[in-house]
This record gives sequence, structure tokens and C-alpha cells, in this order.
Amino acid sequence: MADVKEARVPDIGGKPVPVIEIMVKVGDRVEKDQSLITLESDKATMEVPAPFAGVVKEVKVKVGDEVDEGAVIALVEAEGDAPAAAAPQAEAPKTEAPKAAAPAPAPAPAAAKAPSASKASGPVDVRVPDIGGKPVPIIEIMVKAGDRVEKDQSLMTLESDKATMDIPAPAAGVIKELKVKVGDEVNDNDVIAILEGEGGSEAPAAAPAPAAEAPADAPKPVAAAAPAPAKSEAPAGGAPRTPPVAFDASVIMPDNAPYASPAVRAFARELGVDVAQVKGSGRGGRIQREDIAGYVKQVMTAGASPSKGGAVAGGNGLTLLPWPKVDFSKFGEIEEKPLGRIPKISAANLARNWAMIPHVTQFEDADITELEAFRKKLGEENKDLKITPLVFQIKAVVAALKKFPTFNASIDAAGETITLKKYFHIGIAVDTPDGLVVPVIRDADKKGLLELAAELGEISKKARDKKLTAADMSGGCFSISSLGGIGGTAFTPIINAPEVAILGVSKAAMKPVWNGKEFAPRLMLPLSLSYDHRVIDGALAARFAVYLAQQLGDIRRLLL
Ligand code: CAO
Repeated sequence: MADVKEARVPDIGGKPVPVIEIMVKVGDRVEKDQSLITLESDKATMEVPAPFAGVVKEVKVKVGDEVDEGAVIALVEAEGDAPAAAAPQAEAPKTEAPKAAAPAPAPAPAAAKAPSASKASGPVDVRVPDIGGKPVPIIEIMVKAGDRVEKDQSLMTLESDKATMDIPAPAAGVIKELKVKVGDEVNDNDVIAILEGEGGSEAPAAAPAPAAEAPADAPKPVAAAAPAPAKSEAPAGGAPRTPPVAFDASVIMPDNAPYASPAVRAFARELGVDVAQVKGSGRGGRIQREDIAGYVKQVMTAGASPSKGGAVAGGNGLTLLPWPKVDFSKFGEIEEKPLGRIPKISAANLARNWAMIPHVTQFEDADITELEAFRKKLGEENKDLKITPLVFQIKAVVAALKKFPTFNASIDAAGETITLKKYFHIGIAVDTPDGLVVPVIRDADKKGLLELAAELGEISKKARDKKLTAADMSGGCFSISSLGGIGGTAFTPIINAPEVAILGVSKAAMKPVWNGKEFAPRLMLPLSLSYDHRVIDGALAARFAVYLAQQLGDIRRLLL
């Protein structure tokens, strides 16, 4: 029968250590060895695992609490037999509960800082340390061939279902060759890189270690409360090998590398934050979870109200200067006008989209000589309608969206899920005296050219008469911003999030085009396709643009 047991802090070296993260909440079902909390001493980061599977009934600690060996972390309603680690701290060192039974983190830094590890000359195999005998995927490689690395600089990150581990350079030197790539699974003692050591003649601790020696000498991943002692240090009596659950960032980080625990790095990765850009507020500049959250908030706020004026964090750890405050009246006559409602909303949206979406713009010219002749003819036959090139562009865009569904998609805020849409609602940027608005033509795939021309006329008028409703401007899949009636040869439109691409159209112009024998005058329409590079690859964007140009170049294709 299930009973409630205490999950306690194992032997962590006899000194109270602060809790920096709580990974579970009441009601959560946890697996045995699933991390419950993260502790962080000045030497190491440790994730404390559940000693048994069960349901969390009560969490007894909070972030910031200092805990010591034996402190109760949580009450867990255990499933089945409770193993030794569920017992009070006195029993913790028993070997059945590998992570809870581990010794203090202190030995790891000491071991990793052994003088012999820093000196290596000649090629050195960099090997995976003892990671518990199970293949683990590489999720990040921080170096490339030719890079000079310091001893203990992180080379790559492995991520098991339980932990993230950085593999540090065993010695200072130059990376000669990478033997692995992101996604590869590696196991104990696998060679991941060749390093040309630049130290003295002493052999490095992690140098071309034969299989039997590697675990003992390799860089030390720090297990949850178990800093993976070398095999020789393992408790006698055949203690099971301790899979690493966290890595001691303080051991592996060179002085100039961002200083963050694996849990914080994982959090940063989840949000797409480059830790190198975040300033740590913890001891010695250590980056905390709150620093990552604060960074994201700052970027978002800066994007949403760029004119507010506060200094904002920029790339490379630089802080952007606050918006300049100038008394322009000192230089001449001025007039001040408050920004209207629409420009304010647009500014916030455009700044966010510009800051958060990695934009790339693909340019292409469509030969619309024939299309233009047909458009004119159609216009003469339908004098009550204004049939501009835009209606053909809407049709061509729908055809391209059907052919390349990735363009008819949205990515979620976490950057983890893409929603593909099976409908074709096209947003049209309309310039009004009050600012830019983007009404949406719904089900453009089901409408003919004349119907689209009529609707375009209606929404443009409605926009300029300020009669558009929020519903008129919602649900778009892809936007077109046409400046063709004004001029210009190309521009880089900003994507209308959460859409993933936008087509900018500039003014068509007669150009000499080589037809294989001679230059012929052709009416060329410049297309500028901005796309979200997180969702769309450059090659796909080029194909989309070429296809779009083909459709416009021969509108019979639109019938296909
Ligand atoms: N090349 C050459 N001529 C073009 C053209 C192009 N790509 N696109 C339109 N034209 C012509 C039209 O045929 C029309 O000519 P006629 O008056 O001889 O018939 C003239 O230019 C004006 O067209 P229009 O702008 O009134 O109509 P449209 O359907 O092309 O565009 C609308 C409608 C609402 C999109 C447009 O009026 C508009 O507001 N565009 C601005 C969009 C904008 O501001 N985008 C920027 C967003 S980012 O800040």
C-alpha cells in the first residue's frame, strides 16, 4: 500500500546550501531519480533526485532556503516498496540510492583542478567521461575545429532525460577535429574531439585514456548530490555507478565563459536565450534563473515600447544606450504632436516582431508583361471595379501557400510547436491617414479575381473611413504589403506575427531582359519576401519566391 515518505537532502558535505530551484509541485507524479530541487553551493550545483517514484504530497522547502544533510525536501506518497534512500539521512549513504548516497560536491572541483589535467602537448583524444553507461545525445557543440580552448572550457553539452552535462576541455589547446555532431549519441569513453594540447610534457589527465582509465581521469560530471567520484573513490562494496545528474558549472567554466548551472542553461535554451548575453546577479556573476527571465522581459519590454527610454541589454553583454532626450527647440522651431492610437499599437507590434523574429528577406522579380495586358483588358471589361496587380498577387500567394504549407503556419511562443493552417486568409497592409492597418481577406482561395478586386476596394475604403473592426483584422495567415502604387525597387517588410512570412511588392518597371537571343523590354515586378528563419529555410524561401514569380509570369498556372 502506498504510504507517505520523506525525501531528504543527502550528504552534501556538512554545510548548509541554498535551494536555487524547485522542479516539482504538490500533485506532481515523480519517477525515481527525477530531480526534485537544485542546490547551489559556491563550488557546485546539485540536483537532488526523488529517492522513489510517487506523488508529491507536500514540498517542504522553497527557493532561497538553506538546507543541510537530512533536511526534508518533500513528502512523497511512494508507490510500491520504498528503497533505502527514502529512509532518513542516517541511511542515505547506502549505495542503493546512488544519487542520494553520494558524497559532497567538494571533491569534484578539487579533482578537476588537478595540476596534471592542465598540461598536455600533442594530440589528445577528448573522451566522454563516465556518464552512466547509457548513450546520451549531444544537444549543443560550443566549439569548432581551429578554436583555441582553455582547460575546462565547455566543448559540448549532453542531455539525458535526467540531466544536462557539459563536457569540458581536459587541457588548454586547439581543437583539431570534432568527431561528433549535434544529435549524435555518445557513451562512456567515446572520443568526441581531438585536441592539440599546448601545455608542457606532462600527460593530461583526460588524454588518450584507455577505456579502463577514462572514467577515472575524465572530466568530472557532478551527479545530483553525487559529484561522480572517480571509480577508485567509489564506496567499497560494489556501489552502482552513479549516473551524473547535473554538472558542476563552477568546475568547467573558464573565467570568461557565462557562469550558469545546467538547469539554468536548460531554461535559457528553452527560451532561446544565449546565456552569453545575460548578466548574472548571483555570487561571482553566476547567472540565475531570474536573470534569464529578467533578460527575456527586458528584451520584450524594449521591443514593445522602444521609445520609453530606459537602457536595455543588447548583444554581447552590451547595454544599449537609453533613447536620446534632446531639447530640439534649442536648434529651431518645433511642434510636438502625440502619437496616435494606431501608430502606437503598430510601433509596439512592429518592434516586437522585428526584435523577436529572425528575419531574412528574399528578393525576386516576376515578369508580369502578359499579366499586365490581361489586367488592363479585364479592367476595361469591368469598369465598375478597380483591378490592380494586387488581386493577382493574392491569387499567386494562395497558390504558393498551397504548394509550400510551411508558409501558412505559426510558431508558438516557446518555439516548440508549429501550427499549419488549412485555410487561406490573406492580410493586406493598408496605408491610412491614421496609420497602417492590416485587414484580412478571408478564404481568398475560394474567391475569383473580380470578387477579390471588389473586396479589396471595400476593405481599403473601410480602413480609410476608420470602420474596420478587430474581427476584420484578425485571423490572417500571410500578409501582402504593396507599395507598388507608390514606387521603390525593393524593401524588407516586417513579418506580422504570428504569421511566418510577408510579401512586399514594389513598383513594376520595364526592364531589358535577356531572352536567350536579345534583350527584350519586359515589365518586371519586384517581390520582397521576408520570412521567419526559425520556421523557413532559405532554400524553401527561394523556391517559394520563384514559384510565386512563375505564377505571376504565366497566370494560366493559377488555374492548375
Ligand atoms: N507596380 C506598378 N503599379 C502598381 C503596382 C505595382 N506593383 N501596384 C499598384 N499599382 C498601380 C495600380 O494599378 C494603380 O494604378 P492606376 O491608378 O493606374 O489604376 C496605382 O498603382 C495605385 O494603386 P493602389 O495603391 O490604389 O491599389 P493597390 O490595389 O495596388 O493597393 C492598397 C491597395 C490598399 C494595398 C494600397 O492603397 C496601400 O495602402 N498600400 C500601402 C501599403 C503599405 O503602406 N505598406 C507598407 C507597410 S510597412 O510600413
